[in-house]
Amino acid sequence: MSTDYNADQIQILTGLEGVRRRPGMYIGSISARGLHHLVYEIVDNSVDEALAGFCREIDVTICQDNSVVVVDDGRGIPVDIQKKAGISALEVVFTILHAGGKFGGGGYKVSGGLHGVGSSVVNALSEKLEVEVRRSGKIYEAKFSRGKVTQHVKVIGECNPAEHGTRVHFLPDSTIFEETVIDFDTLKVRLRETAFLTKNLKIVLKDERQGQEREETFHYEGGIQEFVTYLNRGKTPLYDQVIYCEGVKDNVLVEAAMQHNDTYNENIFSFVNNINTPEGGTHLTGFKNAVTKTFNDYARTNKLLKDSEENLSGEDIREGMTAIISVKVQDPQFEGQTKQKLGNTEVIGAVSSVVSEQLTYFLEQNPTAARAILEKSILAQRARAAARKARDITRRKSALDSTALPGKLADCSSKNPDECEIFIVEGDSAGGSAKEARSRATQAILPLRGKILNVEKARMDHVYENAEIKSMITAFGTGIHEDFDISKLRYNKIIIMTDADVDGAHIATLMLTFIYRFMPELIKQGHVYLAQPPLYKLEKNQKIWYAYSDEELNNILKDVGRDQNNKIQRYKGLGEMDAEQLWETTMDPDRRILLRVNMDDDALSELDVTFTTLMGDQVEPRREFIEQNAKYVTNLDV
Ligand code: TTJ
Repeated sequence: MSTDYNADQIQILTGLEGVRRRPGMYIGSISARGLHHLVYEIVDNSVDEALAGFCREIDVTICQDNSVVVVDDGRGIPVDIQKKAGISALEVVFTILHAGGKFGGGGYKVSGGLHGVGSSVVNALSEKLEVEVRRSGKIYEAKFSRGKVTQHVKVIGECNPAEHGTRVHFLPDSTIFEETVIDFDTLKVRLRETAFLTKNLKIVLKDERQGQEREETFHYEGGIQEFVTYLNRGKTPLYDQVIYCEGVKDNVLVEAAMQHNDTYNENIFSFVNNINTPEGGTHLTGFKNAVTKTFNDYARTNKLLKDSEENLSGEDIREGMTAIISVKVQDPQFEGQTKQKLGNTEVIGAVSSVVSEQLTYFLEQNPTAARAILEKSILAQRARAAARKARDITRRKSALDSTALPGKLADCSSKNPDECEIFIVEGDSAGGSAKEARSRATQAILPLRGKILNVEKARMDHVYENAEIKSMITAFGTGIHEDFDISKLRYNKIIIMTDADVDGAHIATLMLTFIYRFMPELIKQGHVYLAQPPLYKLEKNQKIWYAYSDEELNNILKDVGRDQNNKIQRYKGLGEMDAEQLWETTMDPDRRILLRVNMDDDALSELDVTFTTLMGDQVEPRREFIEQNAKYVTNLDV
């Protein structure tokens, strides 16, 4: 790896005007998501310095005015005049689009993901940005506003020659962003992930805003091994160790960590140069190949599989597996529509050779763990065969029989999915009101009885036998898992409608968990919604108001006056509303509130844990989740 990194290496491409004109092109959006991306863009530069071996700590501070300070103890951005541009390298970094070592090769760069666009973009989108560099006994400073230099680099003091580092303080431009409040928890999830992926790097996140002062430190000596332990928290591991493989092959640095738990789900997260790759790619392929082959080899050698028996499938072996696969690649090629899939072919062999060798060694050294995994895999193989049989029957039925739709479904008359929606309703009685209330042409109703099966805790074959789940699968039309086909979706909106209480939230989450595990694409593509029935009805002088929160009720009461003419009803469930009320408040597309369910790519591992925590046995995290449920959905006026 070349560490001879100087001003000349920083290449110049183009100017910043366009960034301010079309910010979405560079940071994805100008919503909260884009706002937080600014922070990651800056922090990633320091992480690059850590990966190069020169930075041990990064401090990120949210200030009173929602500006952010990022400080590292790296070598410091070079300040010398760059020949090509005739200005200081530091100014090049912050004022010229696509500057920064990223395109120059040499070292593994964090940046380069979907929106890995660099510090000049952050500068263009900041009302003010100030940089301080400590190098060779001097303190340098430069200032910018909306991409333009307001103070050229100058020496503002001296420091101990042993000191070195970079400090960037920026205030996102409030004339550009729709949201300017930085969310501590959002940064926390991402920075924790970064710390897990960069062994030994210490990241400190501070909030200095009045009334919400706090500080958290992320520092993991175990790296991705600790990441796996973290992801498996609240679950029961099948064995104590976290299996860890590490090595360099063909210039690819490979790290993999895994541990099985007693659930039936596979949770594998893959990263290239610390960038999350939700669509996987060659590193994931190499990992899966190695795992499948190594376990089958071990099973044969140790007579856990008979000669007459079929090989275990990859899916069987990965049942209940939590894993992180992280590679560092010199020149990563990202493919696919969203450029989130690693394409470098040499990575398949590199990963599979490192993983095969070290996993084989682990299994030989730890026969108890090996046996536990293989016993689970063999059970999975049997369950999968039973499930396949059940599914084939369902499939045949629906292929032959056009009336295979579930009996309880009151379908809409339109066959154009774009205008159709389906309400999944808790309970037969609410289902009855909903059927009466609906707009028959475009709204279908599927009532479900009581609590649906918790798919987190059920084995595949039982899932297929569950009537409520079968109804949903047939009604949606898309099929599941490998059979999933979004073009067969029969409704553009899938709306979960449950009571506005804790039980209702629990049922909604069971349904979301099912959709997340069996047809995640429906959530990713934004087809899944939560209906929002009102909490209160206020009647006064023959007029009616509905309130969806305590705050809203208070506001209405402030307007109409608090007196004895107020008749306030607190709805305990959908069943307390008649058909007309249900229509007005919850179903009418012109008046209702819908929440769209999100899957945030920036926090994939966290989302998964959230569902799992909720569905597991622990009651406290569940309550907490339900209370914070609003975080995972966005307000949408439809
Ligand atoms: C470049 O080559 C010589 C020594 O240091 C290398 C460098 O640029 N290091 C570096 C950059 N450390 N930290 C940064 C950095 C930190 C922040 C917060 C923001 C930016 C844009 C860069």
